[in-house]
Amino acid sequence: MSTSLNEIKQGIIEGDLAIVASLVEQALQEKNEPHTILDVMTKAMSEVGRLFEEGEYYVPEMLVSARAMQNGLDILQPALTSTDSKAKGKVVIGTVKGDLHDIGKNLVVILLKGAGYEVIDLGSDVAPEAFVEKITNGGKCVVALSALLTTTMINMKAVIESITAAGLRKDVKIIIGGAPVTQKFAEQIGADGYSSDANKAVRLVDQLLAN
Ligand code: B1M
Repeated sequence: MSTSLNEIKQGIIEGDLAIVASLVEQALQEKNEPHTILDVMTKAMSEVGRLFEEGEYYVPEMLVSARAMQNGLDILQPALTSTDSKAKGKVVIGTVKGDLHDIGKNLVVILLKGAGYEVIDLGSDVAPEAFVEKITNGGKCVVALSALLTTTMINMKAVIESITAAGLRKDVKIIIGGAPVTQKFAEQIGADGYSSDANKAVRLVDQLLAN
């Protein structure tokens, strides 16, 4: 791994807010492939998770690493997003109620925009009704739900129920993702698809809207 990539990884793990963004800029200037940089950044967050699990890190450390990661993502975003694409359809996305984890969801947003989708990002801790409000019938629309906690993944079901109760289920495809979520869970709650990472989420949206 090149020096700057290694430093990015360390910068995120150590939550060095000042340095990560400039290192990402440097890595881009050194012609590192944007997805390679992203991969290193994602691995750094997994390492932060491991340190938290082992009791070495607490919530404040996780939070500062997350901020460092987001600072780096802000710099990386233009390199991951092509500018000449036309809107291929609409995706309404958010992290479900009770869940504040938004980095994975933000990655999905960046890559979807890069692939030419109009993305309505509702943020994190999003109530089911907020998703329902943004669905437009008649067009190509996907609702994408993210959850990182075993305690909040069940709120994905609540979103699907609200969409169904509003009579809009036939107008949308619903996809889910996030570390605790599985294909089996997607089937159990009646989602149309599951994806384990942000790149696959884009391919899944492509497939669902093509059918
Ligand atoms: Co928290 N947290 N956290 N956390 N946090 C986890 C998720 C945890 C696994 C850590 C651990 O114990 N090892 C654990 C969950 C355990 C569980 O439920 N099984 C945990 C916990 C327990 C908690 C708190 C409860 C801690 C506490 O307060 N005691 C608390 C809950 C707060 C809340 O949400 N109500 C909490 C808080 C936080 C912070 C706020 C400090 C911070 C989040 C800041 C933010 O997001 N703005 C944080 C962080 C940073 C993490 C870890 C370390 C990193 C998450 C991350 O950003 N990963 C995480 C440990 C880990 O993941 N190993 C952890 C990088 C990101 C790129 O990956 O989000 O998985 P990820 O996204 C992936 C895929 O999952 C997928 O694509 C991405 C990759 O391409 N994906 C989708 C995600 N969404 C998708 C949607 C799709 C498709 C794919 O389509 C719709």
